[in-house]
Amino acid sequence: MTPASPWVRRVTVTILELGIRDRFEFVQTKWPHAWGTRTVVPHPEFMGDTPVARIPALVTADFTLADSHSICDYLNGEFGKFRLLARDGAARWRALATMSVANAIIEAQVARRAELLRTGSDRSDDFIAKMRDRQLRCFEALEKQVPASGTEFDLAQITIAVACGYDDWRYGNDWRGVVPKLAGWFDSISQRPSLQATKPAETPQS
Ligand SMILES: N[C@@H](CCC(=O)N[C@@H](CS)C(=O)NCC(=O)O)C(=O)O
Repeated sequence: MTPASPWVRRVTVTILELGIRDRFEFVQTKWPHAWGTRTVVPHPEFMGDTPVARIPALVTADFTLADSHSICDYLNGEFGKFRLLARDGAARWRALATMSVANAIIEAQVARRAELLRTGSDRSDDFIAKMRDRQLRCFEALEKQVPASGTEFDLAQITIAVACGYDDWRYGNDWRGVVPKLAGWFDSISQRPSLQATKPAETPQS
């Protein structure tokens, strides 16, 4: 894990919301900014656990889950009695639909960050602009379905909150001007202990 990764944050917030923090050992990743364009080895043992070499990854005695989607699914089913994401039916499909948009924001945020870390003339401003456009377009879609206050803070809401938090941290408040209702919702849920405990911060470089 690292506090800089929104994908990791999805998982750590899920763990904290389920109250199962003491069941896991967290291993802090250290890596250079070169991760954007080069293969970095976060932890020698880790490469033996997953060929993907990305975080988050959850290593259990029986298997390794190598992305936030499968990890959150596992945690929700195995430890959460499907409280954060319905096992099946319309509620599940609605949540997946929302998450597919929120996850696209996070993908664009991370891809844009990797491109911004390039220092040479091969950096593409077009690509950076394309990712920013996708972020704002998807935020606008979420503005039309801001969670009602008092509803369950589920995996879809966790994912939206992580996307909002990352944009605030990395890219300033552009998004807030575009989606004021969503920004208000994010501010209102930001005091949750799970979000307070997982605020974004830079990855240690060595
Ligand atoms: N779809 C994956 C994405 C994971 C991912 O992109 N993690 C980034 C950190 S935010 C990473 O480990 N990047 C290192 C690399 O690409 O070498 C997930 O949901 O976990």
